[in-house]
Amino acid sequence: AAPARDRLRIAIQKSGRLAEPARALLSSCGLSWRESRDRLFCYGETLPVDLLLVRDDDIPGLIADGVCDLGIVGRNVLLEQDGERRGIGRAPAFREWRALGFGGCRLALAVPDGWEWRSVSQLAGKRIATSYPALLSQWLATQCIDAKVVVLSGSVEIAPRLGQADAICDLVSSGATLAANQLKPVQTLIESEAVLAGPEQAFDDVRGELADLLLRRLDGALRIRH
Ligand code: PRT
Ligand code: ZN
Repeated sequence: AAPARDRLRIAIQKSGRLAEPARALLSSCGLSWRESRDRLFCYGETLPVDLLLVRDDDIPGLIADGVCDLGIVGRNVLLEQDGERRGIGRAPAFREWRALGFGGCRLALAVPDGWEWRSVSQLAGKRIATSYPALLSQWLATQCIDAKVVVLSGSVEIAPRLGQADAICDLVSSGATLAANQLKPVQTLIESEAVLAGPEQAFDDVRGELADLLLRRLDGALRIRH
């Protein structure tokens, strides 16, 4: 068994959309930190709760490997990586503990403006570009649609204009990016927001009490906000 740990380590995004709101939420729970010189680690001062500042994509894996205890990440990233693990027969290693009410967006299918959209069956035989292959493939399977998933790590919205794909599956918030690329959303796959992610199982050492304390404060802070 892993050695018992007496501090809680939370992974958050180093920079990006969720970085500031995640820190603000944790601050509102009464946490404060002293930053390391490289700005990758923040040592908890008011409570033994430390932060690790990382890329959002690394957060589920850090929890799965036990490097971090909790993380703040988009549900879209958590579900995609969970789907990826399932796809290769691995056991679930993390789950959503709380929805946090910021970073809202949806994972949606979008097609060129010129398409006359009637039903999802129109996607049969088409190429769909996405950075979320596990979630898209799962959804296509539930719809019994055979389409080709084209995996791109970024700039998904220009794929149709470049002739790489016929449609896309990407995150949408205001819809301005789709419109600027002559695309229109036709189907939502997942409603997403930032979530507190943690392991499948509760902690069996002092981290359990710290996590309970943090969750109580978090629930209080979330109630005040909404
Ligand atoms: O560097 P790192 O890997 O940590 O950051 P990142 O660039 O991968 O992530 P980041 O900061 O862009 O997003 C972090 C999380 O914010 C995502 O995983 C989502 O959970 C959430 N989020 C909320 C969004 C959006 N809204 C969003 N609009 N993530 C991305 N977008 C992009 C979208 O991909 C598209 O390109 O914004 C564009 C669409 O925006 P609209 O407003 O034009 O529709
Ligand atoms: Zn990322």
